[in-house]
Amino acid sequence: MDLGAITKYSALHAKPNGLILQYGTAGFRTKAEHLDHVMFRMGLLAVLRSKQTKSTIGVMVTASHNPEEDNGVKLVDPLGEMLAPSWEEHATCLANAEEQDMQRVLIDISEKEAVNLQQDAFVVIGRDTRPSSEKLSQSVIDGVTVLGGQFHDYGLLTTPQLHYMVYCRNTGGRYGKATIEGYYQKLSKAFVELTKQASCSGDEYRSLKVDCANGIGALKLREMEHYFSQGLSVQLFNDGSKGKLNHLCGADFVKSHQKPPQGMEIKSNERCCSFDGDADRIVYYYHDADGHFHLIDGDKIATLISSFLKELLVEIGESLNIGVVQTAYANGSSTRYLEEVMKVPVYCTKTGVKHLHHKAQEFDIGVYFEANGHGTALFSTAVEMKIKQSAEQLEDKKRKAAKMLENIIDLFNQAAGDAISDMLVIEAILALKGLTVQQWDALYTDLPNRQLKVQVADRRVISTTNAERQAVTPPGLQEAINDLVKKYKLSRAFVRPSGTEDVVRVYAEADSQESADHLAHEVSLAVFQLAGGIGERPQPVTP
Ligand code: NG1
Ligand code: ZN
Repeated sequence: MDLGAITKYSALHAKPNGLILQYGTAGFRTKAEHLDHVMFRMGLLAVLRSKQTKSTIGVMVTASHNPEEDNGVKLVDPLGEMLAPSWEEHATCLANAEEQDMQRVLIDISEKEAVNLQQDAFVVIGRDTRPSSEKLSQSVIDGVTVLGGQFHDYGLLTTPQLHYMVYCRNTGGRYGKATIEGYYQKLSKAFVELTKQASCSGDEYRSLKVDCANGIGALKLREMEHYFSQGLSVQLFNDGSKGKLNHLCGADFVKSHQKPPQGMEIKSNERCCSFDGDADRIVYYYHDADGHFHLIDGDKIATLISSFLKELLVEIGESLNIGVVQTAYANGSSTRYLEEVMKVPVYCTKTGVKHLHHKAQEFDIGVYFEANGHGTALFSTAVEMKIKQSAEQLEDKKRKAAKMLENIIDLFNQAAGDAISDMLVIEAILALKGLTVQQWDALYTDLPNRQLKVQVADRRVISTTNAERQAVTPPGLQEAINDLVKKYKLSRAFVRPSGTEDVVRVYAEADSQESADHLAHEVSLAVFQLAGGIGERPQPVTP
């Protein structure tokens, strides 16, 4: 390590005095103007992690669904996964180190993790379309270079595309080619082959309206469109040509406000979807004949996907174990439908895709989705091999199903939840099953629900257990929630400190929207009183 150079360059990316940041569920996230030093330091850290794992590490500059003025950074581990927990701690430590302590912290991390500093390092970098992203990714590159790492800057990419690149590079090209072309070709080939098998594909030209949140998804989908246009035509809205990123549009807006994005005209029964700002989330929706808005969230996406996979397995005659992984935010109706009607085992983990991803890896086929639309399906290597063999050996009907499954495996981004990949999987399934968006929606009816935020002095006073469904501290809070929940039918509520914002999140569901709104408000008041609320008392929800 050239400690002199580190000190010199670090001073050019100085940390604002007193600023303390935490590597949260999705890396570091805050106002873009506070992030220059964090970027530089994450460049340094990526080099150390790369040396330690002897693999390519990814660095993505994005703040996903958050406002345009924000930005963020996260590291991507060798198999496309989120950074290992011990390294999250190093990241926090390094990001908060005072200038004079930088050398010591770097040496500390290297020693603790037994990093061989002589080892080569390779880092790949991607960024979203925020105005601040280009300069910030340059600071990452500065960090990588100072520690002698090699790098490839992919420039503008969706978050899942960067995960894909990392995965490809660390699996010797077996998974795919680590280029944007490679990504387009792999996914589109699988999609076109799949949709060719749809018996009704000739009857109806398939088209879909896509709200791209004025983000990177628009650019990438536009580049990719002609690769899959045989099977699907997409019409892009909020493509970034005028509106602001994530403003009144995008998956997060649609899911949390339960209404359509601005800037998209929707005719009744038209299939529409929204990406978030870095295209790792997707939700679907439509207007019925009476003009009512219907949201199809991550839970219903997981249901469609897992039931289709299950049907294919039955046809092939394979008894592989398939599991669905959700979080506490999953709508109660979805969990009930999956378990009771579809007889698929469902597991609940803490919020944050790394927890879901991890759990999903325990199954032959693990389907995981957050209600907000972030998710994918994972297939174990053994399953992939088995299916490839079946596709060659089995007789007619079974072979067809095995072939479909083979294409589906290729179509899912195994490295991360991916709006583009999920969209193509969903479109293929709908085409193959001849399902309309309403028929898909009718699988089950969501319980009315409400999500709220409460400001408290220190959100760490709330600790939870049982996959965040119960509060352990502060004393009395869970008892208060229990009493409130009892007042309503089919009700459920929980609270947890956000991992990405300085707020406490409140979730409630009940038999009617009015009840869900009341319950959410009452629970918010309990949090405000018992967990040190600040500012204005929570106000009732106005419909
Ligand atoms: P927090 O802020 O911890 O609730 C949010 C989402 C997560 C996940 C992360 C990362 C909800 C309720 N929470 O986390 O699901 O997507 O952001 O982006 O949607
Ligand atoms: Zn995102």
